[in-house]
Amino acid sequence: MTTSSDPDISSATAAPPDICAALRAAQEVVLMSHVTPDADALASAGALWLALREMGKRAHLVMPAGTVSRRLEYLVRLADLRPAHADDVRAADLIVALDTAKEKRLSDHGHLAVLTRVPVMNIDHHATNTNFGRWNWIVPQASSTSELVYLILRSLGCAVSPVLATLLYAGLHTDTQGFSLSNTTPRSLQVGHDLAAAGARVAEVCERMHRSRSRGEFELMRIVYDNTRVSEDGRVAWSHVTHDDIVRTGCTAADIDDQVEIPRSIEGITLAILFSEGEPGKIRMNFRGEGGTSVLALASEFGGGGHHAAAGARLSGSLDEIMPRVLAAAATYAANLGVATVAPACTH
Ligand SMILES: [Mn+2]
Repeated sequence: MTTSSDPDISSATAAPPDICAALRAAQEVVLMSHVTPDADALASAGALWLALREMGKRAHLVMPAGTVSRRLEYLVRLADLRPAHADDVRAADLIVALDTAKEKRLSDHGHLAVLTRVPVMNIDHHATNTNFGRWNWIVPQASSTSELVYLILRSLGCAVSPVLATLLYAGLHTDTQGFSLSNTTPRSLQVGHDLAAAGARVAEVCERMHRSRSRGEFELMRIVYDNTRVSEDGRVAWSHVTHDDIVRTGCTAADIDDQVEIPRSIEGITLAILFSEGEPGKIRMNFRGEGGTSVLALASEFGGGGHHAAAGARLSGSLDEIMPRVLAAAATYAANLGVATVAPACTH
């Protein structure tokens, strides 16, 4: 197992040689990302799938039907991403896992069962990645896995077509919330520039991400606003949506994505949490940290993980039971971070 940990990786402009060599040597590659793929997961896997095929390799994209949210379907159409069946992948000699912190989070849908002896390459930017691959390129300072895939394509000398550029730009744009989060670095901006110069459809990505909500998604946002509460000390803001809310608005669990940005947008908070009951009795928590607050330790108290500023966890149970428990832990966690420096804007 190799693990690349170049201290200067945040400004690196190339992928590690062992990663490039293994990709060059592979003949038939299976690409996977995490369950309920977001734009970065879909784009990084899709872009590498396109590039490897362009290099003359057989490549298979694991993208189970029904797992892509409505808002991301345009990427599937744009790049003509086609999912592989488990039967197609038996001859693969390499699995590449993208944007996935833990092996059990892989959206494998039975594919791994037929690939037990195939080595895994693990490319990711989650701080909690468990280094489950034979090759591991984990860069928590990277804005997105798409940023890393861009560096790979450049190192391999792949041409970046406008379609490839659009995919990667969508991953970059989404994981940086439109270049507005603390992971917006000189390198992520540089990669964004390079992708735009390569023909990425920047305006379309922005429109799809920010101005293409269905009426149902909009109604769900209204519920998130309505249910937003702020702790008395102003440090923690949270909201929730029930399974009934999701169904009633015509949405699905796949549509729960960035709604945590609603409680997060309140001035002075250090922690934001969205509780969503995507399936009855299954509660997902999205945690966000503001002002340099890491939410990783809080998420890991509940078996979750992710990034310092954005993490998640899942628990079985009811909202009535789970919310007070998690909020109590969040209050303690926030109190231990120190005194809030900005007065709360409002208290519910
Ligand atoms: Mn990502």
